[in-house]
Amino acid sequence: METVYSDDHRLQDGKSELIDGKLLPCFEMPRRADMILARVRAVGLGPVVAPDAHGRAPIERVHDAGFLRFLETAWDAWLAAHGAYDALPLVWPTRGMRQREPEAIDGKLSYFAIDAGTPITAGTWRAATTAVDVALTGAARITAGARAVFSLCRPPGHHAGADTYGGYCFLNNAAVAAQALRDAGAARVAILDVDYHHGNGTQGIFYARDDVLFTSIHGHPAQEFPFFLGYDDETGEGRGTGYNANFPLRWGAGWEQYAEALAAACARIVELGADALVVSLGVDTFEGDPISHFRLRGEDYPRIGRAIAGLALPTLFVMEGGYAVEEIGVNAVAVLTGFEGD
Ligand code: Q9C
Ligand code: ZN
Repeated sequence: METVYSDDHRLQDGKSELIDGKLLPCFEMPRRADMILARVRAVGLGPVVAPDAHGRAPIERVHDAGFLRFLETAWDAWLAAHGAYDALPLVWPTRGMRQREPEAIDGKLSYFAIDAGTPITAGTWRAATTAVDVALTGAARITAGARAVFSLCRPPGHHAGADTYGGYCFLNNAAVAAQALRDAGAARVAILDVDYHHGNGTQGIFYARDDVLFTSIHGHPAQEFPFFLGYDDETGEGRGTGYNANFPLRWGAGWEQYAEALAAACARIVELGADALVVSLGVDTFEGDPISHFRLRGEDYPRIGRAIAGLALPTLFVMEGGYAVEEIGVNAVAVLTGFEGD
C-alpha cells in the first residue's frame, strides 16, 4: 500500500510536557515518524508519496472557525507576550466558571486546551495543517479506488475536538479525512480507533451523527487519560444514538481481552454497512510503551491488521500515538503488513 508522508512533521518539536508532576521532554517527538518511515521502507510496504495541499475548507468542515483562528495565531501572540519558549496553558474553565474566550493569549490557551502536555511552538500550525493534508491525500486515494492507504500523520489528531486541542493533538486528522470521504460520496464511514487512549475529539465531532460510526478500544477513563470521556455508556445522541461504541479496558489488558473488544468493535462496523473505514492507528497499546498500561506484544500487531482486513472495506490508516520509539516502526507497520496478509 502507499504511504503518504511529509517532512513538515519535524516543525512540531516541543521541548517539554507536564506529566507525573514533572516537566519532561516531550514523548511525542519527530523521531517517532522517522522510525515508522524507516520501517515502511525497510519492509518495502510500497511507494512513499508527498501530500497534496487541500487548503482550509476541509478542515473547517470539522473544526470551529474561531478555534482555527486561535491555533493559527497562538504562537505569534505567545511570542509577543512571553518570548520564544513553548506555549502551555495553566488554568481551566471548570464547573461554575464562564465559558468565554479571553483576550489574553494565556487565557486563550486555557480556554481551548484540554491538558498541559501539548506545547504550541513556532512550527505547530504548519506541522498540524500538513498532517491534515497527509490524511486528506490518503482519503482522496481511497475515493479514487485504492484498497488501503497509510497516512503517516504527525502530530497525531484524535484528542483534538471541533474547538479543543490536547493530548499531543491540534487538528483531528482522522475526523477531517472521514468527513472528506463522506463529502466525496461515501454514504457511511466507520472509524475504528485502536490507539491506547480514547479518541475523545473524534467521538465528540461525530457524536450526534448517524453517517459516521465511531468505535474505540482504549484504557478505561476511570484510570486513564483523557479521563472525562470514553465510557461504554456513551452511545451517541439524537440521530447519532447507537452510532458510538466504546470498549474501555482496564490497565494490564493483554491480547485476550483486546481481541474480544476488537471483535466486538468490528462486528459493530459490519452491522453499520460502512462504505469506507478510517483506522486511528496508535501502537501505544504495546507492553513497552512508557506512558501506557496495556500488554500487547509485537506478535499481536499483525493480528490487529488481519482483523481489520476481515472487514473487507476500503481502509485509510491514520497514524496516532505510540511512544516506545525504538519499536514504534516495527509495530505500526506490522498492522499494515498483517492487513495485507503478510
Ligand atoms: N500519565 C496520543 O496517544 N498524557 N496522545 C498522558 C499519562 C497525555 C496521548 C499522561 C497522553 C496523550 C495521541
Ligand atoms: Zn494514545
